[in-house]
Formats: sequence, structure tokens, C-alpha cells
Amino acid sequence: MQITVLAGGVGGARFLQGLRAAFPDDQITVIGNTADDIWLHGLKVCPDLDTIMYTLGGGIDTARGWGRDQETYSVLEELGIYGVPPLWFTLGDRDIATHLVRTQMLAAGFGLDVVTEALCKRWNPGVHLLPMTNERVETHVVVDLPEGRSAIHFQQWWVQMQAGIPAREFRYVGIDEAAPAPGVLEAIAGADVVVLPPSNPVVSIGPIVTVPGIREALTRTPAPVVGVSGIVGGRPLKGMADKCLATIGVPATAAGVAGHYGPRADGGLLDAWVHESGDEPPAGFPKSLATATIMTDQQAAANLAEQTVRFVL
Ligand code: FO1
Repeated sequence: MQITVLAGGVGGARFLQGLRAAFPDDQITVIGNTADDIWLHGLKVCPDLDTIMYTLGGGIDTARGWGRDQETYSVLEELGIYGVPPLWFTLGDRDIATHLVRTQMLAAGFGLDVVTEALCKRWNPGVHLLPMTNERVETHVVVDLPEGRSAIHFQQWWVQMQAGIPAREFRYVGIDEAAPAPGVLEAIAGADVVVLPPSNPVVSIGPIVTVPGIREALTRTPAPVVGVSGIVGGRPLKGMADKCLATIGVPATAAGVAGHYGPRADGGLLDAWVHESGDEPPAGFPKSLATATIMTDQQAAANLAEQTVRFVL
């Protein structure tokens, strides 16, 4: 069976661990968000691709859900002593090696898809990890700073400001010029099932489905498309999806997110929706499943992933 998953960072990676455990003999292709990417100290950092690669490859810092395990921070310390910013984005020494390999391969002219494939040869994540596009796309956040309204990089809003000031608007800079990376459209058209896991609907799933051609591929694929809520009882399980949803005027509820993605019959993305027992089912969906969606451990993630796929097959 071909399972295709559109995924962002921590929530998506945890779901993918469960999916791989539940369907060990099936082909899983992941279309990873790259709008979180940031150039720092001359290095291309791809947080969502790396979180998926490290998590499934066994190299993730499990406490944080991002970055490497057994990490050291000598380079960052030295940058601090040199007084070279930014220092608010914690890059560990092992993680920097990944960005060095990626940056030199990009400089040699390889596409991000080829770079990601090369990095995955070492990590062997057990899924086929594709960037959503090879072109540079960055989510910038419009905020009101003392000096006036400004657009800052998503990571600065998310990490340095901890999303502490309201985002007036999210802009996926470069997305109009982006094309789906090689293999992306085929992975959607040829899937037996497509899953939108509990990743951030605005800054993770949002950019992926905005890459020209991807939304159309999702509405056209013969495969059932099923979404999983990352919001339980009106609260995001991880991250700050509620702050992002407020910016686009979507209620921070499971039903609100389902409505935002929309039922396929009305031109939306989803055939089915999986949400936490006790949360409101979404209106207008032919199929919705109420179950345990909190991935407290790998078994819970595997149970959720298995139910999500079996529910629509
Ligand atoms: N998140 C933080 O909250 N603080 C950090 O210093 C930080 C560094 C970092 C370095 C590499 C990486 O791959 C991810 C990192 N993240 C950090 C997480 C990152 O902001 C998020 O993973 C995504 O961008 C949101 O999904």
C-alpha cells in the first residue's frame, strides 16, 4: 500500500513514527514542509525535514522534539564570544554538520530533493522524505513592532518571540514561484491513502497545500484524503497552532480546523476527519472518527495512525 503524508515538524514526526510502526511493510512517502527553512550563518537549516529525519532515524532530541540527541554547543558558544548573531536559534554542533552537508550540496547545484535523499541515506528513516518544493519558500510573519509594522522570519516570531506578539498575517514568501519537488505530485496521484497528520494547519500544512499544483493534486487524487486534528478540547497538543489559527480567523477547535481544510465534496481537501473523543465532529463531513488522538507514547501514535488509515480504506 502507498501511504502519502503531508507533514510539518514535531506533531507530524510523532504521527509518522506511529504510522511506520503500524504499517511496516507499506511504502510511506512524506511531503515535508520547507517554509520554516532559514539561512543562518551561511547555512540552510530545514527544521521540519530534519525533525522528521532525526525522529524516524533515531537521532532526535526526544525532550525537545527537534535538534540532535547527545548534542554539544561549542560553535554557538564561539559565535556568542565573537558577538555574531543570531544566537536565539540554538544550533548544536552535530546539527550544524547536517546543515554543512546540505549547504555544500546545494552550492554544488543539487536540488533539495537530492540533498534530502543523500542525508536520509545516513539516517534511513524508513519513509521516502520529499521536500514540498526545491525552491526557496519562507514563512514570514507580519507583526507590529515599536518601530512599526514589520515582516519577520517565522523562526524569529516562533523562537525568539515565542509567538508572544500577535501575528497580523502569514506570508509564504516565494511560494508563487515554487513548483512541487520531483515525485510530489506522483506521490499524491499514486497513493492508496493521503494523510494530513496533526501538524500546524497554518505554518506546516498551509505552505504545502499552497505550493502551486499541490492543492489541485489533492482534490484530483482517487485516494481518500483524511485529516487528523492536532487540537483537543480547544487546545493544541504541542506548539502554538491556536495563535496561528487566530490570525487567519479559524476557531482553535478540531471542527474549526476541519472546516478550514474543508470537505472535498465542497471543493475542500478532506474526505474524512479524525478528532478526539468528546470534541465536536465537524459539520458537513461524510466521515468523521472520534478516537484517542493524544500520542502520549509510540503505541498511542501507532494506534492513532492505524485507525486513521483503516477508517478510510
Ligand atoms: N525551536 C525553539 O523553540 N528554539 C530553538 O532554539 C530551536 C532551534 C532549532 C534548531 C534546528 C531545528 O531543526 C529546529 C529548531 N527549533 C527550535 C524548532 C523549530 O523552530 C520548529 O521545529 C519548527 O520550525 C516549527 O515546526
